[in-house]
Amino acid sequence: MKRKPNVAVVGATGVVGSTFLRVLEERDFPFENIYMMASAKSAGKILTFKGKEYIIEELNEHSFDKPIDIALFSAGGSVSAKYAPVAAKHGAIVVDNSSQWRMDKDVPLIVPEVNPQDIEWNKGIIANPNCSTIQAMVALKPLEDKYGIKRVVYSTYQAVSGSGVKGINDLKNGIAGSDQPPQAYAHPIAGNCLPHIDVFTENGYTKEEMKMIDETHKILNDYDIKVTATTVRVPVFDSHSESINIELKKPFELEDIKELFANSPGIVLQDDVENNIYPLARDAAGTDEVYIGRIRRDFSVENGLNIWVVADNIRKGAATNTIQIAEALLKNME
Ligand code: 3JN
Repeated sequence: MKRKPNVAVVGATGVVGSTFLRVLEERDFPFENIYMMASAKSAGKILTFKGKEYIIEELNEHSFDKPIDIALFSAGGSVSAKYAPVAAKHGAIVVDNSSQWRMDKDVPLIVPEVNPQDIEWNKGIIANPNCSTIQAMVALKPLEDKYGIKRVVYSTYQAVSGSGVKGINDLKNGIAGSDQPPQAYAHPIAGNCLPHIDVFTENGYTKEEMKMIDETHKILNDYDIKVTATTVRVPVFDSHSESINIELKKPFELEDIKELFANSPGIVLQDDVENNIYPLARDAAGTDEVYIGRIRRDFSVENGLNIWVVADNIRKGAATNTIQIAEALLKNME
């Protein structure tokens, strides 16, 4: 794109939407005009971005009548269902953070370190994967390419920021000893682990678990990998942690795996147990990398591997990944 794009931020006031703005600012994302959009509840409010004040517009059928090149959506699935096609029809490319379009066969599901080539076949909507999937994909892609993956078992330890402001407040209230009933969860989160993220489906899995399974197949474009998942909410404010158990197709040396991770895009190796060094949620918070450690053999199966993977769920798991996709669009448009 020779000229700078016109950008719309839809859901600009939410936890992810406000992080879109922070990341756009940090990365000095080029734009000609930027429009802040949100529901009627936030419309008219003033928001400061790059030292300039913007009035939040109410999102409606006419929001995309003006020329917009890139629309970043994080306003929930029903808003994306209704307005992403409107934006796309008017010529914008939508990068959508909800699950609404992720499994649509006409919508690429992108982690820029993993499958940037899939951006090319977009028809106006590109989906950002679930936060838990994104960090797992950054870790699994180099293994899939070098060794092939036979089976994956995900066990997640997910931060309350994944549930937005209500989740954050439930943990704060719980820590403060308040007996106010939780707003985001079926049970108190402070001092607890809840094996329940998003709603339960008919097969006994939660939707979060099914998202991880389905999105893994689509992003790696490998429908033969056997995948299972247990997703758990833990009393941590920021960053999701994941234990990932992997069966590779080919034999490996642990040293080669460590070197592979150390040289793969988006990954920081933190694997020095003698000095108590391994990825931690508190250290990952506020950063854009995926941290991998506790790399060891699973002796119980042939070619088995265990790793511990941590990333900031709001940044790499949502906002940063979305902005990276938008940056790739700029390059494609050149
Ligand atoms: O709970 C988490 O840690 C991640 C939450 C993601 C989420 C929450 C509400 C709706 C999603 C998502 O991104 O999959 C959605 C959704 O769009 O379905």
